[in-house]
Amino acid sequence: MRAGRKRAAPRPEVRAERGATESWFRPRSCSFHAAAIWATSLPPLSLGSVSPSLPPPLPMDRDTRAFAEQHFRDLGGQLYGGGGQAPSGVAFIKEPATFSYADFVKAFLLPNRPCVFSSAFTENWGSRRRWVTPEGKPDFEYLLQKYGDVVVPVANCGVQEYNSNPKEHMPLREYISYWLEYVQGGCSSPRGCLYLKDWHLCRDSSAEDLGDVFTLPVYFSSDWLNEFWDALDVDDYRFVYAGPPGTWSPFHADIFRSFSWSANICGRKKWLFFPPGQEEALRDCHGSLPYDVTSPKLLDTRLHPMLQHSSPPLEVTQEAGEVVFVPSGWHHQVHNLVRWA
Ligand SMILES: O=C(O)CCC(=O)C(=O)O
Ligand SMILES: [Fe+2]
Repeated sequence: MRAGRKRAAPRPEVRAERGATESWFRPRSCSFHAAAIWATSLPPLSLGSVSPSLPPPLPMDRDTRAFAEQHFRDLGGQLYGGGGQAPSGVAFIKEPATFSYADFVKAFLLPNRPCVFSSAFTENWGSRRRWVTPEGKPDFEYLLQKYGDVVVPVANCGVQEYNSNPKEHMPLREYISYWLEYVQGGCSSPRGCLYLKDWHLCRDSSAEDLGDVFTLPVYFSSDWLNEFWDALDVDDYRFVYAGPPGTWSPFHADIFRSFSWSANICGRKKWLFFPPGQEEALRDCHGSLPYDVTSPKLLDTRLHPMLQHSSPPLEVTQEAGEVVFVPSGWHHQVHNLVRWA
């Protein structure tokens, strides 16, 4: 792509999102009202024309490749993209037209830094038109008619099982009726706080149907993890999440320390990011990583003797239509926010 073209990398805006250093340690509030739907770690998605075993050529030009090789030579074994405190703000990329694949590689992929792409990058996606009402709420009617009978995985955010949540399966129809009841009940339900997680919509849809949902941004088109599964035609690492206020994902780093990306179709999310290595200070006296980095339990110095060496996370708010790039090995925790009118 655009071989040999030289252009100064644009200077992305920096969004300062994190509050005062001492205030990040708030206990988790249950009063958030949110819904968020996202897809991650997307493919060299060929939408019908290319066989899954033949990914399209990479968009990497010669100069960018040479730059990347030099970058790794210069790294000389340093901790990849980490080793230091989280930056105080996240870079925000506004304009698709002036931000190339090479710009992304140089400014974010190689340095292993997070960034947020504006909603302009997803404005033509079918999901943004069809899954959301003109008022910006999830279009349950459309989702029911299109996917109501699909059986989806649902985690109970209120129950800790190791550092995760137990899961059950139910038709999307049942999950949506739970969601409406939960919101009507003041964001509480005897069934707990249920979060639709890891729905393999891409794996289980035709290429034609998927073309109606999203278009793969060029920045994420080199995707070895999904290329592996696509070649076998067995599974994938592309997921949809959806949930009401209070739903959240416990502290983790992504599978095999992969890079990932997450587009928010509707609602608002809060991300807490720790650069690689920074999670070490959060370990408890048994060496385990926390389940919830906002829990007051972390303030117990006998339980978390290294906490005084921890630094606050990078806090990122993701609005509807925006895409978050999650660099390799950055631990994170994610909360769905926003109150529907
Ligand atoms: O949205 C969420 O709840 C989790 C997202 C996440 O962990 C990711 O995209 O890596
Ligand atoms: Fe993640």
